[in-house]
Amino acid sequence: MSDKNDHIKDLSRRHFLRNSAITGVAGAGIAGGFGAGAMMGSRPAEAASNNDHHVEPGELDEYYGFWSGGHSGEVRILGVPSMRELLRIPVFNVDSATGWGITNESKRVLGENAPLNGDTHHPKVSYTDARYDGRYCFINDKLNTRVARIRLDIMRADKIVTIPNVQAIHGLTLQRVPKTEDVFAVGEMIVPLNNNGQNMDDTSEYWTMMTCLDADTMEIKWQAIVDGNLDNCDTDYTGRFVAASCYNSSRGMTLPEMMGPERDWTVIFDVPAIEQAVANGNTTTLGDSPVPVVDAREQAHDGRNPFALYVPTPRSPHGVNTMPPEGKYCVVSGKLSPTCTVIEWSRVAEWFDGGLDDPRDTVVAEPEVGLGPLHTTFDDRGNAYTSLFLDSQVVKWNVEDAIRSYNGDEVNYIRDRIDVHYNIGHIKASLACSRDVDGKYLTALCKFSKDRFLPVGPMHAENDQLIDITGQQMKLVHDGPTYAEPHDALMIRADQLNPSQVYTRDDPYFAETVAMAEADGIELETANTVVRDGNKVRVYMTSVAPNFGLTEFRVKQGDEVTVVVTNMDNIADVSHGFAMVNHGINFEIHPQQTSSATFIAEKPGVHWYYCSWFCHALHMEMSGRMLVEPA
Ligand code: RUQ
Ligand code: CUA
Repeated sequence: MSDKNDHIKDLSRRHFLRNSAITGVAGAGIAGGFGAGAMMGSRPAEAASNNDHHVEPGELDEYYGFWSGGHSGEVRILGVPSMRELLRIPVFNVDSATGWGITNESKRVLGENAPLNGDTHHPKVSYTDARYDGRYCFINDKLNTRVARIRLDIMRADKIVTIPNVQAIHGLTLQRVPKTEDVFAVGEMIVPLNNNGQNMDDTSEYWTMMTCLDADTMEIKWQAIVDGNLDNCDTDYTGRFVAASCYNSSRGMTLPEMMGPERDWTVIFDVPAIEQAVANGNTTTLGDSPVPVVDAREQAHDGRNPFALYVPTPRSPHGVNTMPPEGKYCVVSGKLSPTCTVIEWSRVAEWFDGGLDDPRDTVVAEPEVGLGPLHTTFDDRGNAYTSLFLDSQVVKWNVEDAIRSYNGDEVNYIRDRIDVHYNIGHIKASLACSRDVDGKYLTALCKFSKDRFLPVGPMHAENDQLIDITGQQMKLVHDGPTYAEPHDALMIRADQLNPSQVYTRDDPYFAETVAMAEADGIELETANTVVRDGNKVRVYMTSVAPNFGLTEFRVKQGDEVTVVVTNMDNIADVSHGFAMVNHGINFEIHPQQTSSATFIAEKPGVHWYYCSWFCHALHMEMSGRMLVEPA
């Protein structure tokens, strides 16, 4: 560990480098920045560790990790510490293996004419009393301004909502206490409030909003217009506040305009105050949207803004992370400033209750941590870990010592630094967004892998590294290549999730398909039959390894055919698939599940269908023919 003098020398180097960080992020960070870590001086090669991070074949991981799949549109589940990918949950994409985006059940969730791609950033698992309760995972789609909810029993999305009046949902976070009832989603890009093409040139009238959804119904409860833009967000541990970073307080249209101010903001919302305004009807609506909108801009209020507190925060702040286990502080990472800003939640309450005058009085520390701080996570021993994009490092610092230093004490709050490979974005320690924070592992989600893996062409893997944080010094224990592009991840204990092995027949995911069968007088569990309704044909069959209930069915050219398959196998892992050759149809049917897809039988002739999930020694023989009679 560096002593205090090293620390001071280190900071002056950072002051020196600060301008280059501001004037050329790409230049400093990507082209020339990889060597910065080497300047950090000596660090013991071997660090103490209490973790046995090796997972033998046949052993199970200690944690479920939820990873965003970025512009793949997915959410992924990894086992930690093995970092083995266990599942890809399709959400804002079309998935060939599961039939997501192809089955009628998934199309109902996606909605009519839904875009079939997306950009996921921030998976968040629901809470009860700030502990993971294993019910849902929520995920944003920055690309198409949506929020999805994934059921964690069947690991499929069951609700997808397009957020009106804003563009590009980026930050997403959940109410923690008493449980997740509110989902907060921030619009990143500023746009005209009635974005209908009539008012595009006056950029001083571009705005964005915080959106609140009901976690149970996924209805939008309210939106709040803000000054500036919004980026990342997090809630406190009382259920009252949500804070979001703003990197474009000047509401600039171009990069130089956005980077103008020395300080932007952390914007903190008083949720009960907004809810009261909504209940009182002190709201407006925008365009066709029925969502109640409150005005949380400073200009809308004489004197104290009852809805939002704007805490000046240096400079283009990015990550917003509440410190567990009590949730006393919120750490906002500076990005273009080498600092983190520590805000005390109880002082935020004081400000809203009229006790503080200067919004900066909510700040209790502003430690200098290194270049390009993006996100911060925590252990259970009072330490914070901040990702440094430009330094390609993780820095460990002590929060109470940083507060002492801010108050004038001579104290070195930096505890350790470790090089990561390379240019880290998100960072997350095990259970660090919950009361159960355990200080064991940390994932470092690196945006560049460069030389760490075999080259596979122009596109490189990302590198999600695993760091053991049990000792005084951090220890890198695993490199994990991942596909485009995990922005964020979180880890929950294996015992905090209890996924189903087999569907129940009354699962709401396929309830509409069951209702359709009932209207046809069909009992899905036994029926193997064809129902004709004009030129609509519904083909009902079961699957029991290695047989489909129908080995042939007959339709007419031009018919709209809906194939409904019910998997009567009742054993975990015995899944079937239904694949119709030359029709672009393939979908999953897991034990006790009903799945369906609809297509037009355009081509006369014989078309084979087959089972696409290997289910039995006679899996290849599990097939049948669709006979299409010429019109
Ligand atoms: S953001 S690398 Cu999309 Cu989470 Cu910070
Ligand atoms: Cu059924 Cu393969």
